[in-house]
Amino acid sequence: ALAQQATAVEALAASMPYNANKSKEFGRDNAISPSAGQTQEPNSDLASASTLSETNISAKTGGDAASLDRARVDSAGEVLTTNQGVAVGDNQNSLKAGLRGPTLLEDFILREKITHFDHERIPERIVHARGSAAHGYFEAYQSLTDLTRAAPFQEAGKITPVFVRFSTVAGERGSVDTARDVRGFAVKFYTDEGNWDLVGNNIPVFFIQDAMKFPDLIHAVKPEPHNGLPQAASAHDTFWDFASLMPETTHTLMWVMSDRGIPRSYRMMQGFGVHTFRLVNAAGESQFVKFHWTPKLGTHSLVWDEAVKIAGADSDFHRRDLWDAIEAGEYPEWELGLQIFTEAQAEGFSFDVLDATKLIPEELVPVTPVGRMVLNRNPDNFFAETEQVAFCTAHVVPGIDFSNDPLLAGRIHSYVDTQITRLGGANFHEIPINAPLAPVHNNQRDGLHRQAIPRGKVAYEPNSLGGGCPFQAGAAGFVSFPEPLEGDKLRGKPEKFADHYTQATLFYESQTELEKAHIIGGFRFELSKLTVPAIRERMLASLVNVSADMAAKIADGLGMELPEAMPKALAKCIPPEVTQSPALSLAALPGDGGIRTRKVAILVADGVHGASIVAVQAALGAAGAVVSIIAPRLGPVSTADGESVEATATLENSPPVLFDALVLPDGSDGVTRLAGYGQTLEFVTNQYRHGKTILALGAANALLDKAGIANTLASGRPDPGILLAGVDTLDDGAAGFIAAAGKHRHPARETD
Ligand code: HDD
Repeated sequence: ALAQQATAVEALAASMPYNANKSKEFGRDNAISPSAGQTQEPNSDLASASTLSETNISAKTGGDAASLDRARVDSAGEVLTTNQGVAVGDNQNSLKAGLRGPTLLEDFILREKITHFDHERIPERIVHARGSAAHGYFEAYQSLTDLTRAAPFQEAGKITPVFVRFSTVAGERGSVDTARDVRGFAVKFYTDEGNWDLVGNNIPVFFIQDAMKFPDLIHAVKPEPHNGLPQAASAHDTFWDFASLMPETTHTLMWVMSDRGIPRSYRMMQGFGVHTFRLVNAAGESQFVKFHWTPKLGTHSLVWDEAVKIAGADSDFHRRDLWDAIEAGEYPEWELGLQIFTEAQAEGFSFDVLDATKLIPEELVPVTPVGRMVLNRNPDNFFAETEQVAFCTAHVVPGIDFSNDPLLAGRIHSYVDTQITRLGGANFHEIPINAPLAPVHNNQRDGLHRQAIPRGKVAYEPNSLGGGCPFQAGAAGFVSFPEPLEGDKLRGKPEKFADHYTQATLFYESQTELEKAHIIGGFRFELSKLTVPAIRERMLASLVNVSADMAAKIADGLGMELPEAMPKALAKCIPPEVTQSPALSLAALPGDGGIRTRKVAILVADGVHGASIVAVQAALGAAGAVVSIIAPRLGPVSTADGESVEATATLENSPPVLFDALVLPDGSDGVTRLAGYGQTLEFVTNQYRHGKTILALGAANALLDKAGIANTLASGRPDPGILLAGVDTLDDGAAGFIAAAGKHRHPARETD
């Protein structure tokens, strides 16, 4: 072994620097040497090679595989070294004075290893700590030069690399994915003209109107400070105390209590930029804009009972779902749509477009599709990319500008500020995942962990010693839209901000009956967890202003009388333009009805009929579903007909909530055997209760019977989500099952 190690060390010494990309970082492969005086034309080789981001250009644009190559380290075939590149002879034992003697302070290898380990953790994000991310690209459908000079929209087919991070808000870094919460939807566009971060959510409105209240909101929703309870949940006193005292939260509360708060997958939820932004074209003309991401797979959600159980069965449910889909080549895709409107239009709306608790109904301003985003590569390293990525609303590029939304104003400050603590200093933009593709040239210098090596003695402007470089770009650079302003300096809000209920009612009245029932269930659950009855009472009094009918049903579920409506801040609101907006319902985006990437469980045990299982499995595979064969134990199953079937999961390790649909096998011996396991009945009843599609092959009808489902079928109320098939109707059965599973759920059962 020692001889082998010696050879490896020799090979190491003989090779080029162990990280071949390092040389590029120092400009070595461009054969650039510093010159005296360093006066050069802008964009000369020397000027551009002096920036770290320059090396990123070739790396990130060099196609998927080459992306971020500069920073990648691959240890395959390499010898183990210290951080100083010294080959390590023994990675098992510390250096001792005698085999049973004390370990020596001199052991720099041990000390480096332990010291590095001791400092591996960085502070988690104060909000959105729990998240998952992926690389991809944005492709413009058409040129939008009449609207904006932003680089991603300059021509049809233009590709801009992106990195996208999805997240929950309240939970800590290791918390469950399926908590009821808003989901973050943050997109970093590496545009030709610098990084643009669109830091949005899966809900188009926000809890508060002014950044002044953000620390209060977050302190209220985070675990209560005296006992650290509860984790990743809003169902506790302090959140509802704050919410009930702040009626401006009502509209967003409606969205979070709806099924939007428990998405089935990050791949199946919308994204919104929330605020009104500006688009600015090359002539300096500006229009307002709201950004919408629409998932190609449609919008789908969990049911609450399922979300709770998934939290135990697979707390990484959404992270795994995103990862697995991308690994399988099932790249999630969203369409970007814009709501574009003028200042004059905005003036006429019944609500204020600077108020983040309001949305613009699509009936007033339609959503125009302008491009698509595809996520096609998982990160190489969770910490280096997903954890260290720093999204900042301040990161805009020429052609995108802010509105005067007071919530956005606070965000423009907060994100940059928080990265300085989280990522350890002002140079977080140099971390590979954050570095722009566009070259960086400025006189910002030094600071902790500086990576770039700026050349020359000039770090100020104006200068003559550096030829005046880097020089300001003038109209070619970022120019803030010259919005005319007037008014006194004061603290306050415009009057329309005080209408806290009209759009909450609009949202409620735009939902299907089922969605309304789920909203009521959401409020009932959350408020039932409060320990202070007065908070429950006050919240209900506020909800009466949204819908007396809804509030009465919530009150009923809590065993309470319906209180008087809370007095409104604005007694007489401007009548809304629309009282219903179908696009606000999840039913508006059912997807294509296919079952690609949907997870289907086939239950088996010794004695099942194998051929029918193989046939159904093949049909499901052809439709793109992910099939698990679940048995009491792993491994081969002895089938009644000798067909070979292999169990890939067990009743113990794969509970029903992890699957979108269920197939029960034929073969009476196998069915009898399965029926002997308590989990089988749980599987069937859970799948049934959660509205999943179930296909029972031949003898499996006995399992439906045992679960009480056959009775329901016989009751004359046919259930489109329960299918029966025999050996001779297998093809039709599988086709019917696929079509029914494509509907996602059969919620009529919820009233059983
Ligand atoms: Fe925020 C993170 C979205 C209001 C302050 N926010 C953060 C992330 C998302 C959002 C998606 C996670 C980014 C990532 O994946 O790294 N936040 C929103 C939306 C808001 C919003 C859509 C309202 C429209 N946020 C908001 C306000 C403030 C902040 C009003 C402060 C005044 N948000 C932060 C932060 C975070 C953050 C403290 C924590 C970690 C980070 O920034 O990078 O700065």
